[in-house]
Amino acid sequence: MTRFAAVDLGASSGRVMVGDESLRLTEVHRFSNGAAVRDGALRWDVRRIFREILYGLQQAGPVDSIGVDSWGVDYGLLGEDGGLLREPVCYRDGRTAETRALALQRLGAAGLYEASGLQPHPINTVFQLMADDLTGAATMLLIPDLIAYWLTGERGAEITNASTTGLLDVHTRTWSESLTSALNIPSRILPPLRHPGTPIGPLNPVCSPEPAGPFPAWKAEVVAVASHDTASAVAAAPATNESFAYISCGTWSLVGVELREPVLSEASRTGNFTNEVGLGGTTRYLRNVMGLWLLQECLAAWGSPDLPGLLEAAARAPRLRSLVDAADPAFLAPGGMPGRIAAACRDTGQPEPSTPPETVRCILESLALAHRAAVQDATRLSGHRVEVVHLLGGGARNRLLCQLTADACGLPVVAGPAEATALGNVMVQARTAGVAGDLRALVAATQRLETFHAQDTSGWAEAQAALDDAKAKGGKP
Ligand code: LFR
Repeated sequence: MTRFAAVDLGASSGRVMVGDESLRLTEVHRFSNGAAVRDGALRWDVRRIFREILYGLQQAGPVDSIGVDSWGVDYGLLGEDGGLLREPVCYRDGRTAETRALALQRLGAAGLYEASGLQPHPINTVFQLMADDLTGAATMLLIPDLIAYWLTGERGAEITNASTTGLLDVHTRTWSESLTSALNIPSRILPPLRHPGTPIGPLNPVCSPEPAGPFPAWKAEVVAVASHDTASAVAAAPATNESFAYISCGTWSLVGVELREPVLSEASRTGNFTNEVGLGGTTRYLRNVMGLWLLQECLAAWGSPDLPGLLEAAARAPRLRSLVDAADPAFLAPGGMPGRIAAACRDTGQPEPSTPPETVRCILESLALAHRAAVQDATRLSGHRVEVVHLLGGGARNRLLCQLTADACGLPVVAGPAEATALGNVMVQARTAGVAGDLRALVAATQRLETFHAQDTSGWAEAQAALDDAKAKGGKP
């Protein structure tokens, strides 16, 4: 039996899983993750993450290969000596407000979209690099590439994640010289691109920031997977044909369709759709929706109350009473989320949720509404047919959210796998090890899935129209 280790890093937790050719997955280590303010910025403790990964690999024991995926856009800078210059800054840090405006001014919103295919989201790497001090920087490595470098000593940029930077040419899928030169980003810091399924190198502690002790003593190849977590999750959608939309639902909800070609129309740009690279060279045509971040932040503010009880109470709370725009970057920054949600309701002339269950109801319905809008817009803007929605990732465990999403979309929602990202990671390793056949069909056959049929579809269109109207009149989200 071949054993694969999937290192899967999320913004709120990371895990090391072991999988095999039949896509049986076992979690061997899970750890919490989160950004914290240090040295004047919101940062990731990436060395601690690396220590947790090494511990997880110890727990895994000898494996044949290792793949690493994580959230997109964030990076570490290596100095000339190969050491990390500073702790990576988190995309939720507010440092990009001015640089984003500057890039839009230099290239125009249409020019930027035509070149990169991305919505000009404040989180994009390009705006972060423009805000960064690049003095002494030799190489920019995205988070999974940084981990792979520490595991092997090899530098590169895996393409699905490179496509979240805003520096990849959407047509040629190579680093864009015109973007780097127009935005004064030294192209020498961008490492060579690599594709999922490419061997990166054998385990080698030569560049590890940790002492040799915790480093695996066994031999294994580190393989490039679809290292953007969303690309791995979409790869593991248990789709039986092409007519599906996906919601990769965790800290974010990434909602869209899988296409053969990017969509770069003006309507697509103003509709805030992004064209990222998927496994097998597909286009992940999607919109970023805030996702369970809204809930996670409220739970933190309430001192981590009993979630199942809260969800039960939310299920009984009044329907479609107050809704916010869950795709609005106004919710990006951490802190004070219950108050910010209440304020957004007030600013749009709706009752303020006044208890935690009411706030949870507001969040989940707002997410369902944003899922609906993104599925409908993706369908309209791409012409792609959608018969079913695959809700992938941790959000698949939230049955109320799944049902509300089915109701709002008026479509069946197939929920699961909850561990889609790690599965997608294992799938690429299995393929690289020679496993043939339709791996999506294997996911459908082997993983626990639940279908939610649309039940109460009334009121959602009106709710969307009312929210659009209130926002147009100047109300905040
Ligand atoms: C999901 C995700 C999204 C990306 C956001 C920031 O975890 O990777 O796809 O837009 O995080 O990196």
